[in-house]
Amino acid sequence: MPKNQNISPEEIRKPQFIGFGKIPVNQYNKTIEEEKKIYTRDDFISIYNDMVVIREFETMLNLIKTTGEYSGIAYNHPGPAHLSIGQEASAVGMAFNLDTDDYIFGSHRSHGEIIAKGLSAIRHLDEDSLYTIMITYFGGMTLKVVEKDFHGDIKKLGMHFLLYGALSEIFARENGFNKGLGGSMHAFFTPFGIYPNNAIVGGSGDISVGAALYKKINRKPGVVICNIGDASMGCGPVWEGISFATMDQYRTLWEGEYNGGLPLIFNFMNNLYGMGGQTMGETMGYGILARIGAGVNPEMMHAERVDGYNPLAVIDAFRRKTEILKEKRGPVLLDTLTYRISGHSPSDASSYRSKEEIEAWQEADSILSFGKILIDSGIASQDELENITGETRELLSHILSLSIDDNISPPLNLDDDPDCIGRMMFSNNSADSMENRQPDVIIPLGDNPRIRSISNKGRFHLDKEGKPVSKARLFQLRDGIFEAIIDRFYKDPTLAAWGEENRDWGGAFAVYRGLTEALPYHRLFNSPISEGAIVGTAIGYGMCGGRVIAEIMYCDFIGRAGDEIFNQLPKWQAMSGNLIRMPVVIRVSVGSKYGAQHSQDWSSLTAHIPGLKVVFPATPYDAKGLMNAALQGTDPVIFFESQRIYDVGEMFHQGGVPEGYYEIPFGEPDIKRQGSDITILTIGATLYQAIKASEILEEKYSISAEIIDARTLVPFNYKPVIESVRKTGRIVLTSDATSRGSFLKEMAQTITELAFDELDAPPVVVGSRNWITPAYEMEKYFFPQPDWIIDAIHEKIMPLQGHSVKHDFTSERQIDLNKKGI
Ligand SMILES: Cc1ncc(C[n+]2csc(CCOP(=O)(O)OP(=O)(O)O)c2C)c(N)n1
Ligand SMILES: [Mg+2]
Repeated sequence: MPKNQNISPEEIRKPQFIGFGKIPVNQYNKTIEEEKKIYTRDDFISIYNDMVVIREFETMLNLIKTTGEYSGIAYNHPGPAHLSIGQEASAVGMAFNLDTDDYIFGSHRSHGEIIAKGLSAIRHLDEDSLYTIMITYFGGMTLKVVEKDFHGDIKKLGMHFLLYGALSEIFARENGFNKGLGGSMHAFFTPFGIYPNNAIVGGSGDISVGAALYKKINRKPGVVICNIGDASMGCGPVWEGISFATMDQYRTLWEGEYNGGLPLIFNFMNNLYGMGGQTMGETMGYGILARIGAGVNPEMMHAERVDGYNPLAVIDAFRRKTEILKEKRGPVLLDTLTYRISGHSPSDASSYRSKEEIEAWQEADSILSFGKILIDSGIASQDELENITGETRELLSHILSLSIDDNISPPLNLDDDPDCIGRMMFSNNSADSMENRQPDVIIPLGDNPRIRSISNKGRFHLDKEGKPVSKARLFQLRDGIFEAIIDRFYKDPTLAAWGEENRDWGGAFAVYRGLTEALPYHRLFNSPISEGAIVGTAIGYGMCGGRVIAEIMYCDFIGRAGDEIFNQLPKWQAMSGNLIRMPVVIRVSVGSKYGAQHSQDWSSLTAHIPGLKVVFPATPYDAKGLMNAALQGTDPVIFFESQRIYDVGEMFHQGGVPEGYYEIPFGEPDIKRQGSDITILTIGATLYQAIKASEILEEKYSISAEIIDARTLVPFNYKPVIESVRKTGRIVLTSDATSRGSFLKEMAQTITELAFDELDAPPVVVGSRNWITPAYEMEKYFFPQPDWIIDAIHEKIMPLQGHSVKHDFTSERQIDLNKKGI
C-alpha cells in the first residue's frame, strides 16, 4: 500500500510562526549530598578511578611521544596519539551507566572513551561472561599475556586485559584488539560495546545512525552513542546523519513496535577546538553547539549543553537522555562541554591559544575538583585517592612493558605470511541469513503482483519458435535483480533496503516494483537525499550484524558518498582484524541520456579501492546469479547496473534465466561468444556493442571474435582471458568508462604482463572519450561503438582487408590527445 499523507494547500499555506523552546545550558545543580542518595561509595570511587586511569594512560603516551620513556621504560612510538587529557570526566560520565548492549562510536581522539566504556562494561558484566569474552577473543591470545603470573579477581584481570589490548593496538601489535590493524585512531572492541572509532572527522556521524537503525529494525536492546568532536559539526556526514536520524517517518509511517524515534545520542565532545580552529568565535556560527538541535525537528533533538568537566553532571544527563531513547523519543543531541589540555597531538605547540587559557582550565581540572569533592564530603581520603594514582602508575608500567616486548607482543608476521593483511580485507563467508528468525513480510511471496506478472514472462529472448519475445512479455535484467532481492527478503529477517525512491516509486528504475507491497516500512524505506548517509548508515547497520542493500540512484552521485565508499565501507573488516562482517550491497545505477553529471561509469574508482568487491553484470542471468552471490556473502559489494540494459532479455544462457535460486561466483569472467582470431573483453553494457562488432567482423572480414564478459572487476580470474589470448593472440578491451585511468587499462597492463609471449599485438583499450558525457543526441561520439572497435583493431592490431577507418586510433593521435589532456 502506498502511504497516504495528503498535504493540503489550505492547511499548509496558513500563516504561523515557528516557536523554539529553551535549550538547557549547564543546568546541572545537584549537591553532593543529593548525589550520595544515588551513588554508592564504590560508584564514586569508580568514577574517580576511571578518570585517573585514562589520565595516566594518556600521560604515559604523551611522555613516550615527547621524551621516549615512561617510568624508566624507553620506547619509540612512531604512530599517532591524539590525547584527551582534560576530557576524562566527559568520557567517564558518558560511559558510566552504559552496558555491553549499548554501543559507542568515536573519533580520532577516543582512547579515553574506549577505556571509560571498557571499564564500565567490566563492571556491568558478570564474571563468567567477562571471562568468556576474554578467552574467546582471538582464541585467547590477548588474555594469555595478562593472565600469566596474574593474581586477583576476574574483574581486575578484565582491567589488565582492556589496557593491554588497547595499548598493544596503539603500538600495532598482533595481540591488540584489532591485531594492530586499527591503531590509535581506530581501536575498538565490540564485545564491550566499543564500536569503531574514526580517523575521518565526522566519520561516525552517519555510521552510528546505521547502528541505531540496526537496533531498531531488529529489536535489539541498548542505545547507540555517537561521540564526535565539536568541529565535526562542519562535516557533511554529520549533517546527513542527523537528517537521516530525525526523519518524520519513524513516527508517522513505521508501524507497531517499530514506530518511534531512534535510540541514538549524538554526543559532541565539545573541547572548543578543531585542531587550531576555535569553533566558538571563529570557524562555526552556532555559538553554543546545542543550538543546532533547535532547527532540526520540533523536539529540538532534546538538545542540551552539559558541563563535561563534572562527571556527575554528565552521568545525570546521560541517564535522563537514555530514558528519552527508551521512550522512543530519540535521537538526542548533547553538547558535552570539555577542554583538551593536551595539544591536538604531542607535536602541537598550542600556538592558537593563550597560556592563560590553558592554565585556567588546568586549574579547574576535573580530576582535581572531583577528588576534592570526594575528600570534602567524606567519601574518600586523600590517601585513598593517592593510592589509586600509585596503583594505576604501577599497572601501566607493567602493561607498557608487556606491550612493547617483541617476544610477548610481536606485530603480525608479514615475513612468514605476506598475505595476511590482504586476506583480512574480506570474510568470503556464505550465509543464507544473518539471524535465525521469521522475516517480517506483509504477503506470502506467491501473492506478490510482480512475481505473478513475471511468471508469465519469457525467460529467454526468443520464444519456442525462435521468434523474439516482445518487450512487454520479456523477463528483463531488472527482473533478474528483483528476483534475487525479494528471495533474500523472505530468507533473511535482517535484510533491509533504503535509498531515495525505494518505496512506492519502486526504486529509481523500477527494479523494486513489487517490494512495497511485500515489506513493512522498517525493511524498505525512502531516505533523505543524503548519499553519504545512505551508504554510511548501511555500513553501521552491516557492522552490527544486519544485511543491507543501499541504492545510489546514479553512479555520478558516488562522489557524494566518497568517504563512505572509499574510506569506510572497504576498511572496517580488515581494521577489525577480520572480526567485523560487512554484508552490505551498494546498488549503483550507471546512467545514460542525461548528460555530464548523470551518465558516468565510475566503476574504476571503486575497483581501485582495496576491500570492495565490484560487480557489473550485463545479462539477466548474470544479474540474478551475481546478486544472489552478493546477498549470500558477508562482504561489501558495489553492484553496478547499467540503465541502458535494464530491459534486455537473456540472449546467452541457453534455457533462459532459471526460476529457482542459483549463484554465479564472483571473479569468473564468462565467454559470451566463442571465437578464434581475436578476443574482446568487455565490462558492463558494452558487451552488446562488442557483439555487434563481432557480427560485422565475421560477415565483412571473416574474423572470428571471442567475447568475454568480465562480469566482476574485483575479484577477477585472469586465467580464462589468458587461455583465450593463447588461442587468438590478440585482445581488445572495451567498456563505457572514460578510458584514461580506467579499469580496462589495469586489465590491459595485467594481460600484457601475464600473456606477453602469447600476444601478437599489444592489448588495445576502447573506452569512452576523456570528456564530459554529452547529451543523448551526441552520445554515439562519446561511448564506444561497434565501428570504433573495428577501427581500433584495424589500426592497432591487424589490418582488415578492404577496411577504411572512420575514427582515428593511431598512435600519433593518442600521443597528441594525451598531450592536450583529453
Ligand atoms: C575529514 C578530515 N578532515 C581533516 C582531518 C584532520 N583533523 C584531524 S582532527 C581534526 C580536528 C577535529 O576537531 P574536532 O572534531 O572538534 O575533534 P577534536 O580533535 O577537537 O577532538 C582535523 C581537522 C581529518 N582527520 N579528517
Ligand atoms: Mg574539538
